[in-house]
Amino acid sequence: MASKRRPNFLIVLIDDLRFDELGICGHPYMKTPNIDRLGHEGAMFSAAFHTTPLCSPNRASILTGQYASRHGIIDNVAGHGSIMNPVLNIDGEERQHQGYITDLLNAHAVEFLRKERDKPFALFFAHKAVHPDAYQAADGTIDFKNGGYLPAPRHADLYKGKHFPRRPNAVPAAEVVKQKPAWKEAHELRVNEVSRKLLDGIQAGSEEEIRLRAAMMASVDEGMADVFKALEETGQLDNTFILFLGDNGYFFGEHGLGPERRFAYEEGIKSPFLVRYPTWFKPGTVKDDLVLAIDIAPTVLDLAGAKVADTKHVQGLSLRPLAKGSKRGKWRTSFMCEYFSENAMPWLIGMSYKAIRTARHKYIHWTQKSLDGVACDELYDLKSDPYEMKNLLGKRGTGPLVARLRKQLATLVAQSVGL
Ligand SMILES: [Ca+2]
Repeated sequence: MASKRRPNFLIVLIDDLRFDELGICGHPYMKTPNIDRLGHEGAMFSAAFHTTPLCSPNRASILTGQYASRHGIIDNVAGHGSIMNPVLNIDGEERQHQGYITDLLNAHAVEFLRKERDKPFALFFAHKAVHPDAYQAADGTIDFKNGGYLPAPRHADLYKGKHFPRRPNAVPAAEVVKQKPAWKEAHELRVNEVSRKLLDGIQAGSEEEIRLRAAMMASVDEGMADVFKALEETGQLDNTFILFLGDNGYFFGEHGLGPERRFAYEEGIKSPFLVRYPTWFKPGTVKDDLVLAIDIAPTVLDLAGAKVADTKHVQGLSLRPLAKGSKRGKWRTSFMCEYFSENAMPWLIGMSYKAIRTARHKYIHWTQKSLDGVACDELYDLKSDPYEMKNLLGKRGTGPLVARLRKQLATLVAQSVGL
C-alpha cells in the first residue's frame, strides 16, 4: 500500500521562543536534552526565520505556506488562554481542565500519538509556553498581577541564581535611536507610566524573566521525552517528520526592546528550527541555508504526495532540495519579512515595515516612518555587524547596495501578494 509509506507529521511550536533559547542552540543554562535530541538525530537549521514574527499572522503562514500579505491575517486574534486550569476545546467540547497547561497538552499529544490508526497522522502541537499570562484590566491596560510567566510548580525554583550574559546590542533607548531614528517616538512612549506598568509586570529584560522562561521549557522538554517514547513504542519514530520551532522571537533588552517581538532584528525574526526525519537528514546535520516558517506547509504537502496543482498558492519552498541525496537546485538567497502595525502595545503604532534579509545584509523599510521613502530606513552588514548596531544607510559607498536591496525588496513585496 502506497499510503503506508507516507510519513506522519508532527510540528511542535513554542510560543515566543527565540533562536537561542534551547540547550542545543547555546542557551547558557537551560537544559533541553529531549528537544536537543531532534537536532542530534536530525538537522539543525542555523538560519531559519519568520516572515511575520507575530503569533497569529505567523501561525497562519505556517499553516498556509503564505506571506501575511497573501493570507490576510495581519493582527493577533482572540486570546491565548491561561497557564493554570485552562479552558480547552477538545473535539468541539470546550470546558475548563485542571492542571498546568503544558502538562495537559503533553498528555493529549501523547494520547493522540498512541491511537491506533491505518492512515498517517498530522499533529500541529502548539504550546502555550513560554508565553506569559496576561489579563486586560478595565482601563484597557494589561495586568500581569495574577499572571506573568509561570513554570510548573515542580520547576518553580529551577535555574535560580543563574546568569544570562547579554548580547552586545542590549543598549539603552537613547543609544538605539541614534542609529535607528524610526524608534524615536516609540521609545519615548515606552517610558510612559502605563507602558512601564506593563513592562514591569513581566519583569521585561530581567534575569528573572529569562529564568522563568527557561523553567517553563522544562515541562515542554519532559513532554518531548514522552513524545519520543510514544513514537518509539508504537514503531512510528523514523517514519514521522518532526519539526520544532518558535512562532516569533523576543528581546531581552536588545535594541532597547523587550516583549515587542514583531521586529525585523535577528532576535525578532530568527527561530530555532530542528527537523528529525532520517529519510532526509543524517544525525547531526547542520544547515545554514535560509529557511522560513512558510516552508513548512509546502514540505508537508510534498511529503504527503500533494499534486502540484494543489500547491500553486503556496509561497514557501519544500525543504526537499536540502535533503541528503537530493539534486541540489537553486535555493533562495533572500527573503522578505513584514509587519503591519497593530495596537497590542500602544507605543508600536506606526511601526509597520517591509524588510529584506540576505545571507549578508538586511534592509528595513519603515513604511509609515520613511514618508520620503528612505529617511528612517536601516541597512546592516550582518558580516561585520552581526548585532545590527551600525545603520549604514546614507554612509559613503552604500548607494548601489541600497538601490539593489530596495529593488529586490520591491520584487519580493510584489510576489508576496501574488504578483
Ligand atoms: Ca508568539
